[in-house]
Amino acid sequence: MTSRNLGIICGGSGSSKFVTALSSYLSSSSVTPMFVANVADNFWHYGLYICPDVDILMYALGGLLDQEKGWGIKNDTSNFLRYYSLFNQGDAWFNLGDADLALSLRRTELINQGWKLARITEHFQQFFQIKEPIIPATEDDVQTYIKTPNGKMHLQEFWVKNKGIPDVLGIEHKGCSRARASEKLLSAISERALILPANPVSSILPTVRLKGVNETLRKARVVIAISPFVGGKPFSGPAAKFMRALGIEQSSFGVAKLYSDFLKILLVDSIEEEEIIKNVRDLGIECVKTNIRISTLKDKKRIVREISQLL
Ligand code: FO1
Repeated sequence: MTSRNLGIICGGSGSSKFVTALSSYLSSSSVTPMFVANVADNFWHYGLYICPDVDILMYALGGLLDQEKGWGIKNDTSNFLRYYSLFNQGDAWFNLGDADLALSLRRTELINQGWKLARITEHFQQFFQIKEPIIPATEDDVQTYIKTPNGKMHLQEFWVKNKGIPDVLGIEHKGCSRARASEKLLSAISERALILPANPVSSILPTVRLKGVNETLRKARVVIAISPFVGGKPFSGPAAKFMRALGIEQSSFGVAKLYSDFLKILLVDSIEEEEIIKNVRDLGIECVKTNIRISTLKDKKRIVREISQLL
């Protein structure tokens, strides 16, 4: 029997609107959505194991996400940060709200008791009564490091502490070549996969480069990606800077090239130029023009309907 699963490969803030739209409007009779979380921006900080993209995904599905910031829990307080900063000469650069802190602390306790990240994530998913599975891409240690003229730094240090300002000389997904993809991830994407708008270099590559993922995607019946670019501008984050550092065109065409091993259909914005569409099609990838700047309920329902028709 063939599966009716749809493996949805997610990043962080840029993916969150699509996550809530898919969870609300994808008819369960057509496919079963399974959300795959990037783990390469996880890091240890304040003595805690923090998983930003796993949590953004979980808070979006649980209806708790601070939509304005695109991360963290809405209406969260910041007492911990205020006091920590007093005790540490003002250095509390990663804005972990109090509720977010409590979750990270509990996760760290469970890790110290020997629980794996997938089990911990399932535990929180049940707590927040989220019906869709959230699958951390791997249990192995994969971390994105940014090479700058001042040395190598973790993605969070580059993006949050240094505000994405340093020049980028290269990007390394430490541990990625040896890491094994989660079996649940491979099963989720085996027939149908959807790659949400996210930083292609720091949020999607660490998942699709895991052992077995590329090959599974190539064999899948359909692999759709929604471009994270509208014209020459990414939805959010340092996507353009990272692509430039890798020598990849900073556009929807660059994204198509990066995913060209396995991508069958790319959804690009309606303002995208004809030359971009032609270049994508010349790669053998179908290119569908639509409005990917979803903000209203109507936009969200429409994009989910369009995706469903392509599956
Ligand atoms: N992003 C920021 O730009 N500044 C922050 O202080 C920050 C805190 C934060 C706390 C919890 C969390 O789950 C995410 C948080 N993010 C913050 C987002 C995160 O750093 C990145 O946007 C993602 O890792 C990129 O995918």
